[in-house]
Order: sequence, then C-alpha cells, then structure tokens
Amino acid sequence: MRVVLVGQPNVGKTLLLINFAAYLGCNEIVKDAHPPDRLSLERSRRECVSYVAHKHVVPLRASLNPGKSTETSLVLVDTPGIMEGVPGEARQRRAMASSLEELFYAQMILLVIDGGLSTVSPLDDALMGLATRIAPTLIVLNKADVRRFQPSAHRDHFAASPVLAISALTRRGFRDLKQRLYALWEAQS
Ligand SMILES: Nc1nc2c(ncn2[C@@H]2O[C@H](COP(=O)(O)OP(=O)(O)O)[C@@H](O)[C@H]2O)c(=O)[nH]1
Ligand SMILES: [Mg+2]
Repeated sequence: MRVVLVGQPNVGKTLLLINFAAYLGCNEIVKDAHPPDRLSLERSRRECVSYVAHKHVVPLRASLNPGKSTETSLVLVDTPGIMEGVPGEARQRRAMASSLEELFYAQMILLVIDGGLSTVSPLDDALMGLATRIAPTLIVLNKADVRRFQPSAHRDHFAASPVLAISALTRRGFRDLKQRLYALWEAQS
C-alpha cells in the first residue's frame, strides 16, 4: 500500500517520513533519483530535512517488507511539497508537479500541516478536498512539541476527519498514527 505524505513546504513531511519509517523498523530511505539512491536514516536526515523550501525536489520512499507484493508491503512516499501559486523557478514547478502526481497514485494520504499555525490555510483546505477524492486521508498536525502548537482551529474546521497531533521530532503521537494507518490498511485489504 502506498501512503503518500503531502502538504506545504517546511511542515515536516520529510522528517516525519524518516523518523516514522525508523519507528516502523525501516532502516533505509530511497531517493527516487535516476538511478535511485539508497540512504541511511542518518544521511537522509542530514541531506533531505531542511528549512529551505523545495531544497529536496525528488520524492523519498521508505518500504517496509521490501520485496513483498504491494498488497503486503507498506510504502511511505514523501513529496517535495505544494505551495500557493505557480513558483518562479522551473525546478520548483517540477517539484510541485511531482508532488501532485504522487498524490494521484496514493492508496492512503497523510496531509501534513504545521500545527503551530492558528488558522486553517485555504491551500490545506483545498488539498484536503482533493486528497479525500483520491484515497482515505488522515490529517497530521505536526510540530506538537513547539510552544505555539494549537490544534483547535484545525480540529474544528476538519471535524469530519481524524486530526492527529504529532511531533516528527520527538515522535509524540507515532503510536496513534501507526494504529490508525494499520486499521485503514486492514480495512482496505
Ligand atoms: N520542532 C519541530 N521541528 C520540526 C518538526 N518536524 C520538522 N521540523 C523542522 O521543520 C523544518 C522542515 O522540515 P522538513 O521535514 O524538511 O519539512 P518538509 O519541507 O515538509 O519536508 C526542519 O528544520 C525540521 O527540523 C517537529 O515535529 N518539531
Ligand atoms: Mg521535504
């Protein structure tokens, strides 16, 4: 099953992919370059997590049970991120296009949002509308470790959907995320 992480740049998608994959027992991240590059968790944290939006422009993957069929393996797919408007740089436009393309092949979607934002952004609202038409979607409010974290606006706005408070940095909420992911996976198979 392909679980695709989408959201705006800098919300913590890449750190979540790496640390959650590690939590699930995966010890290698694949960078979907040509040819694909296999990175240790440490190297992928060092090279791919960044405050610079779209620094990392190729998708990353983490596969649990690699070698098994797609029905019995879980593949977490990171995306570079989606921004408001059309970015000026060609490389950023390609990054946005690849993020949208990955979304269309998702069997489950994690919409990652910076939980420090006190209002719901129109872009996240639009992404949620799109995601739920494609696959079951969980909203992941990340950065629950920061003092400005406030989940209420998102919880109220997305009342019909599960909204999980997590921290990709401290791994808070990973057990809940795993349980919900596996429950959805079982429901699909
Ligand atoms: N405090 C805190 N910082 C985080 C968390 N997740 C990501 N970050 C930081 O946010 C920045 C962007 O993270 P990144 O994973 O590259 O975001 P992406 O652009 O959505 O992939 C980096 O500096 C991360 O260290 C979190 O849960 N808590
Ligand atoms: Mg990233």
